[in-house]
Amino acid sequence: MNEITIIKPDDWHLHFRDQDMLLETVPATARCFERAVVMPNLVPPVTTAELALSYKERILAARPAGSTFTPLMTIYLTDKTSVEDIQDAKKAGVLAAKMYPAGATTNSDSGVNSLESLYPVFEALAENDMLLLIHGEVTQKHIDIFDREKEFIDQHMVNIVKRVPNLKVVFEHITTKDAADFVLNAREGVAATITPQHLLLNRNDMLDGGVRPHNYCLPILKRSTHQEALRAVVKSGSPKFFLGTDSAPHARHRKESDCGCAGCYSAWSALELYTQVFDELDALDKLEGFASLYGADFYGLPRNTEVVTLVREAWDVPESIALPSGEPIVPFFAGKSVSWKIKT
Ligand code: OTD
Ligand code: ZN
Ligand code: ZN
Repeated sequence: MNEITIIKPDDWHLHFRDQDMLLETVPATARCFERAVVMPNLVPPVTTAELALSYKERILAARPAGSTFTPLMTIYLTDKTSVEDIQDAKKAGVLAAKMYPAGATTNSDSGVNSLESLYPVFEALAENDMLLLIHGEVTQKHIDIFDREKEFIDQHMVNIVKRVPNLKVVFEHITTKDAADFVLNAREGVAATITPQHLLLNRNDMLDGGVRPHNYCLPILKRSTHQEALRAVVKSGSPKFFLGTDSAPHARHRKESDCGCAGCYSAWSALELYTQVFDELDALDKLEGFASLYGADFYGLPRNTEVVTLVREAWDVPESIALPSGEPIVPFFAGKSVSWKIKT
């Protein structure tokens, strides 16, 4: 197959950032995604309906002329989030709440310290037909960074899913066989997003032959057996797994540093790279479900109606992109060849 046409995809997890940066990130995503679930880890975080609504306006203002791209807003849970905050968010059209264990990833310092006290909030999400999106890693410093996702499943995920049986939960950006198996065996109403980097790479791609800061993201790349498990699960076509790029830009000097930031800016190539992965897996027939159908179905939103066509044609991801601030950023897969291209 040299050409594939699918319903226009959505990105169920990404980071647009704010201000000037939106002029780069919003058009880059709107070029091929119709909707995107926007993560709330700004500084300060988007913790209320009011903040989410004003952020949404800034995103809409950064769309290219004529674009129908729609941001889907989330709020950030903290130890202080109340049931009333959830009700207000519902009224404002916010779809989901994002839970970061405090310190788990970029700008998560205001995240949750005591999960136990948040159960009334989880109940309120379920009652209001909103989703709980989880960064599923423990943050205990004595736990090995490669084991933090599995520990989170054992310490927390199992309980959350059990104790709030009607809550829809998305286990975001899963990276391990443990997480894939957990989701496969979980009750209805539990799903996961998977990033392009965790399908394409393993920890050798970050550490073998030299440290590659542009492949450093959280949750960290795992060993190849986990990568293979993620590839197997998307190849299976299970509707519990869908597209979430976790595109997360940082200026080059913030990545190439003695304490570099985590995040891969994949918006420029994500859809093409997912297509490449499904092609490698001889599973192009499963791409549309993963990219365009299962996420909308899980969120209870209508499927898109437009289509996008990809053609088998090699192109190189740019080595560097200039941000609106003038600073350079190195996109994910920079300088590498991608085998599929969006037909315009
Ligand atoms: N991971 N970087 C960021 C967020 C994600 O955990 C995530 O969702 C970021 O820069 O905001 C990253 O590596
Ligand atoms: Zn995360
Ligand atoms: Zn993210």
